[in-house]
Amino acid sequence: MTRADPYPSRVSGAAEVLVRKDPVVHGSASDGPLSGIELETFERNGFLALDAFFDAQEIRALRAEAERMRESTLEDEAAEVIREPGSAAVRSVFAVHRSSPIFAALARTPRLLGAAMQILGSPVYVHQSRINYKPGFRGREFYWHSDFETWHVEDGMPRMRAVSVSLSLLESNVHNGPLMLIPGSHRHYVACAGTTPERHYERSLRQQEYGVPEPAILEGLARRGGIIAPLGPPGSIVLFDCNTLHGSNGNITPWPRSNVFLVYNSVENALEAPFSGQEPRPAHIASRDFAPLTLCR
Ligand code: 6CS
Ligand code: FE
Repeated sequence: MTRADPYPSRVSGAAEVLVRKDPVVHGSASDGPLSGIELETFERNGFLALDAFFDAQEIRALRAEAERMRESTLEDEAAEVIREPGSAAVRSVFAVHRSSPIFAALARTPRLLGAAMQILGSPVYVHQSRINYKPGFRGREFYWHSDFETWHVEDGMPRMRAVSVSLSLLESNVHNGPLMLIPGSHRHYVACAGTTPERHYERSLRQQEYGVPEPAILEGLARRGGIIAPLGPPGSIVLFDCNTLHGSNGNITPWPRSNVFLVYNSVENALEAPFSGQEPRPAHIASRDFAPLTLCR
C-alpha cells in the first residue's frame, strides 16, 4: 500500500503550484519572546528580520569560532565540508551544532529556541545546521528554492512545521550576495518537475538543479510578493518558514558574507522515510536525533 503524500514533488513531468495545507504560526504572543506584531509579520510574509539580535561581543565569539572551523577544514575532506563549485574554497560546513560547543550553545539560546518553539507550537530539535561562508570572489549563488520541498522529498519531513534562523556573522549588504526572500511565497507549495537523482546532495549542496521552481512560477510569485533582502549588521537574524522561497546571488566582492543557519523542526514533525523513495540523506544534513532541546530559562 503506497503512502499518501501530502506534498508530492518531482513525481511527474509537470511543475505545479499547490496550496499549503499547514498553519504557519502555531503559538501566540504569550507563548514566547516574539510579540503579536512580530508573529503576524512572520505569518503574513513567511519571514521576520530582527536587527542586532546578538550584540557585538556575542557575534565576535561566534565569528571567531566560524573562522577557526573554516581554517581547520581547509584541507579536510570530511563529508560535512562542502566546497564551492569550481574552486576549493569552503562553501559550507554542516552539523556545526554537533561539532562545536559554541554553536551547540547557540542553538539553545533561550530567546532563539523560545521563538522557534513559539512559532512551531511544540518542543523542537535541530534538523540541520550549517555555516555558509560565501567567500569573497568565490562565493557562488544559492538558486531559488523552498527548503521544505527538499526536506520533504529527500529527508521525509512530513509537514510544513519547521523554521530556519539565518544569523549574519558578517555584514550582509547589497553587494555581497545577501539572503533574498519572496514574501508570501510560503503559502504556495511549488511542486517541481523531474525526479531526484541518486545521492543528489553530493551535487545539490554545491549547485542545486533539481527541486528548483520553474522561472514562470518564480516570476509570478515574485511579481505578487516582491523580493526582499533583509540587510543588517552582524548579529542580525532572519527567521523564515521552511517553505518560503529564498536564494542568494554570488559574491564577487573581496569580502565574505558568512551566515549561520539553524533549522528547528517540531518534534511532532519528525522525519519519516524520504518521499522520493530513496535512502535517507546522511545525519549531518538531516538529523534523525529527535530529542527535544530543553529551554533552560
Ligand atoms: O538541501 C538542503 O537541505 C540545503 N539546501 C539548501 C539550498 N537550503 C536548505 C538546506 O541548507
Ligand atoms: Fe535554503
